[in-house]
Amino acid sequence: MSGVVAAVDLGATSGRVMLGYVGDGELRLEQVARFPNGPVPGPDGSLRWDFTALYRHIVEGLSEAVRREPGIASIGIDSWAVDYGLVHGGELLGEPFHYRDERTVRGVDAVNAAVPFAELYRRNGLQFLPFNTLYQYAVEERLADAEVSLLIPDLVAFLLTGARSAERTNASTTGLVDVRTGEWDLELAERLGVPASLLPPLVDPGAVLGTLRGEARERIGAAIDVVAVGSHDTASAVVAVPLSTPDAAYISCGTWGLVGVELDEPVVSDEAREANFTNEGGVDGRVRFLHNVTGLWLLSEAVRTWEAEDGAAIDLPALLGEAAAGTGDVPLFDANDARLSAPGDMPARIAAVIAESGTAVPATRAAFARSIVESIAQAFADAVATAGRLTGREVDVIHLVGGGSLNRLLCQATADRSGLPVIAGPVEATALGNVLVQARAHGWFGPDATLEDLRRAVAASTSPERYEPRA
Ligand code: LRH
Repeated sequence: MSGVVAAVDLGATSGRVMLGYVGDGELRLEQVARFPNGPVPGPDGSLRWDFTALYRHIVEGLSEAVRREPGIASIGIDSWAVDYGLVHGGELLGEPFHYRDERTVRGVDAVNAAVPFAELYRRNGLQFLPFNTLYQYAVEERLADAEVSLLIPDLVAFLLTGARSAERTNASTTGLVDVRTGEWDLELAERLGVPASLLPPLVDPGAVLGTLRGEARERIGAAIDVVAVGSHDTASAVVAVPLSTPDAAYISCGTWGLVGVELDEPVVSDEAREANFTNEGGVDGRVRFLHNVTGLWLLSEAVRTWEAEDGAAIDLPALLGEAAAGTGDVPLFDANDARLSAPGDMPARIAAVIAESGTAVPATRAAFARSIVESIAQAFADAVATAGRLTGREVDVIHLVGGGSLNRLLCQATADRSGLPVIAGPVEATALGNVLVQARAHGWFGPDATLEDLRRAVAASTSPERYEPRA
């Protein structure tokens, strides 16, 4: 069976609406709309998302999708994790905070004082990231004004259909889902002062959430169902990793590099906690056992700074080509250094981190870019090795998907530094995973299709590139 669905895929730097054509051996994406995204200053000097603009772009994109393909069977929505909107009386209480807003520092102190981290990890299985939703809730001033809190994709689905739900893979990044049962940990929520009423019913990927209603339906021009997908972008990306061996590791690389393996059961050992590995919820109850590495954020922020200096756009492929042609050592720094996480002058901050180690700071932008990429690759290689050690797997290949798979320097450096082959692609893993979970819900892969069946479809329809490690 075959058909077409629409995927709304929101990343930290851009959002897209795609059409996904599935069936009869076909799996193909067509981009319908692309729009910018990024942190914007809030009224109080905080860092927010311009959700109003995002939602407008989504509705416009969907209406264009319907114009091109009136027979769209459903819509699926995924985005970055952890961030939420508070809703009262059907209205959004202000633009959502950006996870890079510094208020989370206070949230961490408050949560640590209430629940020791070792206990938290046993309960939610999440790596410590200062922006996990529970830390944001700890400093959220409007919690008491809200009827419900909805994560970004759930918020979009709510505005489109009126459904109030929490898709499970993304809900797992709040820190309030029990890693063993996959249900809200209401006792933990209570201890942290989060009212249970704010946490809507959990739903699994594949569930029909509702049908376009009211103004959204009028503007989009059809009464289409919204179907839950792995609404955490990383969960959708992992669906579309064409895992080629049982011991393969994956890296989903965009703004972040999410590095790990897929498991059937969580690992919440002391070693996993000390290594800061996370057990996020995957589609079909799988576990995404991974580590967040600061990914291409470092490069895109550096480029943003250089562009502001020049008052002109930078040709990134040309810069990376120049970087790849460079010979000689470049300094390595810790890509995960917390000082590199806020927006701002990235080259200066990286230079300060490098200088601390007594090494010479790269003299040219090309050398700087190579230093950044090699440092990310080293962090990737280290995380793959740690994932193998913590799970007792002999990782034999790394699948690198997402925007980073187009960065040849990064793919080769990851192969070299890990000593493992890197299979790069598909670049559109997130949108593909979104489309595949919808297609499966429609029965287009047969009655009992597994993730492995979906991954076979990805392998058959994309041509990843292989990078062998060099001595
Ligand atoms: C990647 C991602 C990642 C989260 C971060 C907030 O887009 O969803 O998995 O940790 O954004």
